[in-house]
Amino acid sequence: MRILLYNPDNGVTRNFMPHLWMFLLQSLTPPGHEVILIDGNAQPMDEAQIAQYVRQHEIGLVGIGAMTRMIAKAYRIADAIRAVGVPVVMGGPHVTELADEALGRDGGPRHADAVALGEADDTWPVIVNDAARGELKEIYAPVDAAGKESKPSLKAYPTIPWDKIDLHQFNLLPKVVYPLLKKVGEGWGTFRIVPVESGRGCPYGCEFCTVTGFFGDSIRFRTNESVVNELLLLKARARKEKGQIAVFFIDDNFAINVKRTKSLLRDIIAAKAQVHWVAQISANLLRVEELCDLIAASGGKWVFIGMESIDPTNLKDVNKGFNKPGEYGAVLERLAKRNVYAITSFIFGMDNDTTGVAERTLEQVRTWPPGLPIFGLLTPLPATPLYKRLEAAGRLTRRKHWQEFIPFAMAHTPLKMSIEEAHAEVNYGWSHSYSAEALAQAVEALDDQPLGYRINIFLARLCFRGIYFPMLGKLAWLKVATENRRTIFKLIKEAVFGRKDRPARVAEGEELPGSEVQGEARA
Ligand code: B12
Ligand code: SF4
Repeated sequence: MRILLYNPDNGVTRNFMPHLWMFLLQSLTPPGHEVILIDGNAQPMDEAQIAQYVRQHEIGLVGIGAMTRMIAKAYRIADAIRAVGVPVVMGGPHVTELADEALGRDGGPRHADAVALGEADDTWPVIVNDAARGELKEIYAPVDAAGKESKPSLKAYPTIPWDKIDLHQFNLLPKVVYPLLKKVGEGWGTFRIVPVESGRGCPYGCEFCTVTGFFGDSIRFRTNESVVNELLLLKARARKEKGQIAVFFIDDNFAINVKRTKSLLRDIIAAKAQVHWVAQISANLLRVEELCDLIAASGGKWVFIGMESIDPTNLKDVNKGFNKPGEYGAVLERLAKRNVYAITSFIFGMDNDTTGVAERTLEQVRTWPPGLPIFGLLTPLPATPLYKRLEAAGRLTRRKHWQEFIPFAMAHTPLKMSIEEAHAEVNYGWSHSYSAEALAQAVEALDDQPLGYRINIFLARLCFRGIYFPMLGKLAWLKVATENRRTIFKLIKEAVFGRKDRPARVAEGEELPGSEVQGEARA
């Protein structure tokens, strides 16, 4: 049977990296079947195109996975595929929570023939075999022999053949920046960010988050050896194609067990499996100096920190009181001292937020080392404690907001400001963090660092700008490049002619970011 795994585009940014579930399920497919992957972010298709594709390629089963924000698109695609007679199975966090919606049991139209609830590592082979026999069931739940919910242990994790997978659509480098990057060092023909998981689960149970409910509060880890081998495979690929590969450890809280994370990072270092990586780690776990040392030594470059708010009352309200805003600055300094920077994520529209929250937050952000601040709105995702609380209080303004996804739009009324005011706060946060002046300041703040670091933060800021300000297409990029021409010119000038007034902190021969990977590539 020929199987198509399809991930709908998110309609906003076109994601910067592929989704792991597709590669994982591909690796877990029983032998004898061909699996094709299409990520709508990289290969956009409308309903008619996908229906035609499925017919032309004689696909026997389509699997679709989607987050809540993409579910409306996913349903439309599923409808088009089912209309040409091909069965669709859906999985992922949204349909796990609202299986009845996907199966048309809630009074609405039916979109899927079958739904895979929760983690599908063990159920996927069963689904494929049932589909091949024409005996697809409606619901597949991960249960053990006694009918009790079971979670994959991750100890026997499949090998994802990263060395062979076609990743050409995920090269993040626009051709226009090649000359600039060549000056930084060899080996910049491609740049990809690849998702790798080292464990699953987070017990913290923040009110707005689906993770504790979905993965359970039981934390499971892969073996160090299996993670290290995956990194070595990726590193070999980068070397082969004279490019760069960075890894996004998609674990929800990469250092949830600090002892284990330190042991993994030590093993990565010992095996010389360092690649540049980014991971999500909550601020409280970054108090440990030794962990920060190991992060830097093992290739960690960016840490995503869910700061959410600088107001302890807000944090307590959403069950995230373990975040201590008073220590955010120190945590970021601790990382920056090791040349590790942070993606700092904030949520506006919380119950204790009042107008001016964006500027109050930015006042703090400006005192921290430069990073990538991002701003979102408190969103009641289905089945979260937040959704239940707001529903019970009659505060939801769009009960099924996912049926008509609008980016950066609230679905409930905050307590101390209006919905419009909350939207304006998010706009303020993005506008003031990603203007040409703000980008120039971020580059300036790393003035005592090698050029590579400044190019790195500039390009990262440009890309992150696209999360809020649509930058799809050459014209949009050209406009942004024009706005930022002074900074671009300054960086190019330094790349071409060098810099005479380099501050003392930059020692002769200091390593540029990427040099570990490049060094290996040349070896
Ligand atoms: C990596 C990640 C991202 C990446 C992008 C996704 C990517 N390219 O990988 C980035 C950082 C960009 C991102 C952004 C966002 N994310 Co995110 N992200 C994740 C994260 C941490 C890991 C995803 C992952 O790969 N998991 C590991 C795989 C193996 O698990 P999985 O995807 O669930 O797949 C398993 C099952 O669900 C199932 N399955 C999944 N799909 C399918 C399909 C079929 C056919 C079958 C049979 C089974 C199946 O089988 C898999 C194996 O067991 C998850 C949390 C998490 N731990 O999953 C959040 C998560 C998916 N993100 C979430 C959210 C809310 C967001 C944002 C909206 C946040 C924001 N406010 O901006 C943005 C929106 C992104 C966008 N523009 O689309 C929510 C989604 C909840 C929901 N109900 O939709 C999650 C669950 C985290 C949370 N806080 O609750 N995210
Ligand atoms: S710490 Fe992060 S992953 Fe864990 S429950 Fe809170 S928001 Fe979700």
